[in-house]
Amino acid sequence: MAVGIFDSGLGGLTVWDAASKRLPDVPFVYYGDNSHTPYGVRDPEDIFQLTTQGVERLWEAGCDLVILACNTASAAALKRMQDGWIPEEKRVLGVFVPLIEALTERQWGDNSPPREVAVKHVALFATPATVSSRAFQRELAFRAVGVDVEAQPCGGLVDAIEDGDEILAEALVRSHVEALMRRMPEPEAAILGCTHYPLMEEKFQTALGEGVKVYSQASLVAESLADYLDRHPDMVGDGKVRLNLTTGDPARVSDKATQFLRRRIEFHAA
Ligand code: DGN
Repeated sequence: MAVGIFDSGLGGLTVWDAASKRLPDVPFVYYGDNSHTPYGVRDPEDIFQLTTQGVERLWEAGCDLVILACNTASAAALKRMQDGWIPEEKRVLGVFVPLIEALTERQWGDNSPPREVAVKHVALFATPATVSSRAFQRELAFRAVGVDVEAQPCGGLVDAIEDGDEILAEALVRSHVEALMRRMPEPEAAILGCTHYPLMEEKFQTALGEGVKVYSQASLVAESLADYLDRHPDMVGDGKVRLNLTTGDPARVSDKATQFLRRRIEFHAA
């Protein structure tokens, strides 16, 4: 058994990379729906259909545990999948909760009522679909009260990152941060709510200023997965299958992934 990592494209590779380094003995199977990326501009029904297809393919590849390493898919599809679509012996986890636990300094499984936390003004940067779903705010409300969240839909940023257009990506980060700071001049923390954005973490930090704590998903999700597997060792076996699957053109996606993570990565047809 391996752990499945699903993303609409390449963004989930930031999570895959951090998780593979944190858990070197755990086999991972990655699934990138590159022929349908970006999800950020699709409607929720469409995202649900595409996400469930990808998760089923990962189950078929022997992954009983799948991480939706895509905030857009987590926001649009996870709740609906967890409400009866997922068979009992399988697990599908999203990427919001580790961020929220870090932000609110709560441990996994702490189901006590929402309470006051240290941060009061939080900036959220995500795709337009994630922002309009308000899924992050909904999850946060289960754990904390009195936190003001200002969300900025970062149109264009995923495409600029996937295209390797650093100049455009940096300009977009600056303009999205400026737009948000006109509405919330002094955020104490910033959440990068898209798995592509860890690659832009330094640029966000520079644009926001040193006083703002930036929460980035890759390392937080990897840590939370390590913790989950400690508690559920039965969810991963000693399988040796490590595989990267794509719905796009494998040669092209391998080249883009290699450019994205700056090391050679091979993809195969899903
Ligand atoms: N990386 C995805 C996310 O975390 O939302 C966004 C990719 C996309 O399809 N827009």
